[in-house]
Amino acid sequence: MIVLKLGGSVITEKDRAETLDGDALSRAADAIAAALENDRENFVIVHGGGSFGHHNASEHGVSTTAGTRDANAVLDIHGAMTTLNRFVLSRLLERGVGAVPVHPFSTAHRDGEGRLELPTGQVETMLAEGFVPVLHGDVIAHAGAGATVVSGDELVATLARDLEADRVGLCSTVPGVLDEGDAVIDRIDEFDAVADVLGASDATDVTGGMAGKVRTLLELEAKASIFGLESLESFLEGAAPGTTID
Ligand code: IP8
Repeated sequence: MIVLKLGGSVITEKDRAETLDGDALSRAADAIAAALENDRENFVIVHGGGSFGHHNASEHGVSTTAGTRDANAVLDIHGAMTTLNRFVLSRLLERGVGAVPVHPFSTAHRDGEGRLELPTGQVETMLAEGFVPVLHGDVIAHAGAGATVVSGDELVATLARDLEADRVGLCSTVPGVLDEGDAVIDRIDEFDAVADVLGASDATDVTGGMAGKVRTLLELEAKASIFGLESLESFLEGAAPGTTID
């Protein structure tokens, strides 16, 4: 089983509020549809927010740790994410992929320590019944803090662990994790070796950039790859393009 994340910055114009990158999304959907046609691999898809969700979250001062108890703020952030989710679902459905939504706001929460609790039974049943569940970064209830953001990366990590994914793929705007000279680092097996080159994300991003992704992926059992959209097809064909994190 593959857990695939489509980065929010890949499928949206990240610097313009609520603007889809329709060409990029179509390209990703083409690659996913082709992979499903070829070998019936099981997939869970997660997408990030990009210009949907992050702007709303920062306007309301909401992050993965700073919460809100304002229901309007919750609906504003959640609404932006479900709008983007609809676009993703439509592009997949148009290509014959049996994509169905899973909205974390309705299924997940954080406990008092901020830990993500995400029941995965419904995702497992969807997979067993031949659907392709499509989750997304969202806002979720957080014990003692109102509601906070859950990033797509956190969802990827939890799904990969709980569903014992064989492979994890993060489709990003960069061809992999880059070193000081902008060359793709082939393999990362410990954080300290790359800590210096991992900077913060440049546009509004309330959930942290590449450093957070690498840390999260290093903790996983499954082999993970970070790669650009141009390599999505090859990742889905079984190759390990970009940076392998193991
Ligand atoms: O783009 C965050 O998801 P991400 C979604 O995967 C929100 O970090 C609501 C900001």
